[in-house]
Amino acid sequence: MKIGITCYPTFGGSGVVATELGVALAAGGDEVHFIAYAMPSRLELPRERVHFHEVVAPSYPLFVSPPYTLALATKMAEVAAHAKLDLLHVHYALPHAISAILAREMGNGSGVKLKVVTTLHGTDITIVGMDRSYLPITRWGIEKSDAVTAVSDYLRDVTVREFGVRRSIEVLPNFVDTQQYRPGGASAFAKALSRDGEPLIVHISNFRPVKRIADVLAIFERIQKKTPARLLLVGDGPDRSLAERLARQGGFEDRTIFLGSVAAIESILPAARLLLLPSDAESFGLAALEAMACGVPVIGTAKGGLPEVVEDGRHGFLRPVGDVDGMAAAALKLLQDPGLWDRFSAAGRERAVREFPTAALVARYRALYEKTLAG
Ligand code: GMT
Repeated sequence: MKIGITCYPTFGGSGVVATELGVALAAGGDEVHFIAYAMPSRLELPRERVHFHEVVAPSYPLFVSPPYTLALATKMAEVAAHAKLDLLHVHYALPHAISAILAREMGNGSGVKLKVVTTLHGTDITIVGMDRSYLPITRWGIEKSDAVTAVSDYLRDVTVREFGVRRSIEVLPNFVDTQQYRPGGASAFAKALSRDGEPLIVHISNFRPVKRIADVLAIFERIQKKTPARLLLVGDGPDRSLAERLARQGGFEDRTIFLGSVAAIESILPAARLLLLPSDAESFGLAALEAMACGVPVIGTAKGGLPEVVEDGRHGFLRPVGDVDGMAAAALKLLQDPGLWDRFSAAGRERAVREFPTAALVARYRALYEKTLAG
């Protein structure tokens, strides 16, 4: 099969899922063409049967901003015609689904048959899509795609409820390579971050308001008052300077390490004792799954799709959004009880291996492609 994949090439979870799916499909014999404005952050080339096509959106004085949606549609149609693509699989609805539908229509005019599969990841529905400026076109993109998937039951339900779409949306959860993400896989660099053997508490995100970075800092402030620990912040984004300010104001700046954006998360996570994910609502929470695969319990919020990944009281603890006291108390419970931590660590790893292995989910995506191509 010949598949075009479009995603945001940044460090976000949707780009990670798209990249790992494409790489796995190519390893299984499919030909994969990534089409994006930059090389996806986790894509390492050269690689057999994997191609990358850069989209450049030229500017012109009359344009408010370079029309990326149109440049992307043009590149998709061009690659589809030359590489004889069977389908385009786009990750994140806006603007990717719209560009793909345009490319499909352009191809139809010249005899190129192309199907469009759209995967909804989260904020494309819960924040961007629900903005009244974008809601009708997001709904249109969902309705006009040949197949639509969502990464959790929660996200599918929100989409059906808020957008009033009646078409089928298949839930295909995120996945993790449990050979790559495993306990004991920490690099010497990551191990050295935990000076004097103090437990490392990790947060990984794009530092956007939905991640509630102030809560991460508030939880850690409470933890370090009771037990020595270090906070490791991985990623970057608009709220990073807020985090730096809060660490300074709280007087625990010397216990906080900002790593910035890191591609090899699997070399960092296994050195952690806990992952903090107190987001407003994660549609899935890929970082939580990656932590579980590494045997790291998760402290997060009982909202969105996170409870579909982390079972409260088994792989970590989930508390209401904003309950920083409850999350700090739950973290301390795990930090102070090694037996409990061991049980949570083993159960999280076991669930990641059993429920979310790459091979099984990639096979489900491929089966969906075949069904879609069969009409
Ligand atoms: O978390 C983000 O804001 C980034 C976003 C993305 O585009 O990568 O993440 C979303 O997709 C991930 C992969 O499916 C999910 O694991 C994240 O939960 C989801 N983020 C939100 O719903 C906030």
